Amino acid sequence: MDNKTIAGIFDEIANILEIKGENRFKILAYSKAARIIEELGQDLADIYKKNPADLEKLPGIGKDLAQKIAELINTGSCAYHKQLLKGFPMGLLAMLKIRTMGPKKVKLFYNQLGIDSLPKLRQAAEEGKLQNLPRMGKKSEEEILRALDEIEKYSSRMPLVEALNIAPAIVDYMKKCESVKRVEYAGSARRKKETVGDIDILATGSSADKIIKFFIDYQEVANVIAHGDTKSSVILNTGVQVDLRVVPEKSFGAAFHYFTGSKDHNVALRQRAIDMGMKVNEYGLFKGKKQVAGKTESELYKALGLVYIPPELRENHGEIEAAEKKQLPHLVEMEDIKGDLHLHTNASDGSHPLEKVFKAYKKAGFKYIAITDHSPSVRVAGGMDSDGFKKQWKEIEKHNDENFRVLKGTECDILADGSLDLPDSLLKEMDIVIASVHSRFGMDEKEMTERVIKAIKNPLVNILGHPSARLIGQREPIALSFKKVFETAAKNKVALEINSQPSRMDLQDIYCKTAKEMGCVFAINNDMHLLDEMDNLQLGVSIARRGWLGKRDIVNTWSVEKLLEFFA
Ligand code: DGT
Ligand code: CA
Ligand code: CA
Ligand code: ZN
Repeated sequence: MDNKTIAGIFDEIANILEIKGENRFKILAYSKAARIIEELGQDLADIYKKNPADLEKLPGIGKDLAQKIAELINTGSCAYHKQLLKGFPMGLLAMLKIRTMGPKKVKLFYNQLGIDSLPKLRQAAEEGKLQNLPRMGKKSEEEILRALDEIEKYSSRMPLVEALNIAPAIVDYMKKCESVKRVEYAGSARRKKETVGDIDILATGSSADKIIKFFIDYQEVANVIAHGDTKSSVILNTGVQVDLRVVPEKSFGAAFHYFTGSKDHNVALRQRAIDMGMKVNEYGLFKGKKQVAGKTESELYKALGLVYIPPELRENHGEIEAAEKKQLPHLVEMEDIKGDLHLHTNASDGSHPLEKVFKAYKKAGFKYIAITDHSPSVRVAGGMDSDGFKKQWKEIEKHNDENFRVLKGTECDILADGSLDLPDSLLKEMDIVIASVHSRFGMDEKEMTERVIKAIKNPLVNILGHPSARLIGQREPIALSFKKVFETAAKNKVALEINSQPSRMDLQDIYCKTAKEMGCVFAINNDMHLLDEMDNLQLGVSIARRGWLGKRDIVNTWSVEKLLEFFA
């Protein structure tokens, strides 16, 4: 168990104790311990393994807490925590997750108004009942409503990463059905939208009956909500809805196209067909009663005078016009990525030593990586000072060889005034400097834009890390004038990062096309902390594709020589 999880459990204990109105010193002991553990540069599990008695020597950790840490490390849970959770309303825990709300407010609302769930909280806020409570006001009530909106916006849709786990697994399962000839997933998952509402599966084969029966027998199905002759809808154990449609083989391409969407793309294409004296629907493209296309998507597009449009572009954002003029970009592909320029090791908040990261990337066929641990002010993430980096460089040099370059880098914090968190003399020695915002997220647009632009103008900066700093479902994007940021980045040869972490997906797809038109280049980075996360890079590639980006727009598809020359 890692420090972050242990700190999270101690925090939860402190919160529950506070809501229950327990002894103040006990509450403080847990919350203080949580802060100390979060900022500890060392793994508790390592300390414990070396010598269990050393846990007690840590500041703020007494005998009792040391025992609970040992219990968590050994068993993965803690009896005291479990006992506290028993009978504690789950709705209060959900309320604790709301940005702007801590245990004091949860307790206040619970005691004064009996609020113990998110729906009750919303109702009270909408009726204006919260604003008159002590230490509340109209503004804090509005903030709570906004936070509730955010939670609901994201919880009804799953993140792309989840859809890309679920959909291919169902397709693989359906391929085992003897009656199935072809099966694919369509909908927003195929278009790689950053969030996905439900999963749409399309199949063709000898018996619709048998195919549907096989589908509802899938082990993950919790509920069958519709069961017809050619379609069925189910809810999986995770709460995700999956729609299956069985279509005739001669219509597969038309159906695949129709159910891939987007709806706006379909509507525009239908109009185009009408203008050409034809009709298009999920069964095919028709002239009068005669089907002229529909077995494949390509033949459908061709018959409408268009080159094939990749699913990621089908949003009616100009792709049909571009396809008509044969001016669609050749979109970047996973195979084009030669290196990864944003990686953390256990020198800061990554989980693995440099050597392990280096070996994994080399084995996966990459040509180069940049090691980019945090700078000192990001203390919770184990940020390093100059000495730490210089020590790391010695190890980096050891691994460098002709076929695989390990670049010296950092993800350097952009401080509140736009200056960087490491001395120029050190940054000058680095191959790759990413500059990112990790604090003071609430600045207004003018101040925040100036802060970020100052960092971009610094000649030592190469990449602007996760430009909007949003965390999906947890933190809204910072207030930035993207136009000014893109303009300055293009002028100063600073690449915009497309960060592949599922909770970030930042720069967002909707900004890529504009930024490219303004002359920007991009770096599709993993921002990996755990080797398990290596595959996330495909999420970054999806964002780039949805943003109309080609290979040449992405600096880490270039050779390491070209890359270093560009940034020089
Ligand atoms: P989602 O599930 O909300 O993330 O988004 P989609 O795009 O997967 O939408 P969904 O599941 O409602 O429907 C799948 C596709 O079916 C959609 O992308 C386009 C097509 N479709 C659905 N309803 C209509 C419609 O009323 N008109 C047209 N032209 N196409 C539709
Ligand atoms: Ca869908
Ligand atoms: Ca659907
Ligand atoms: Zn970062």
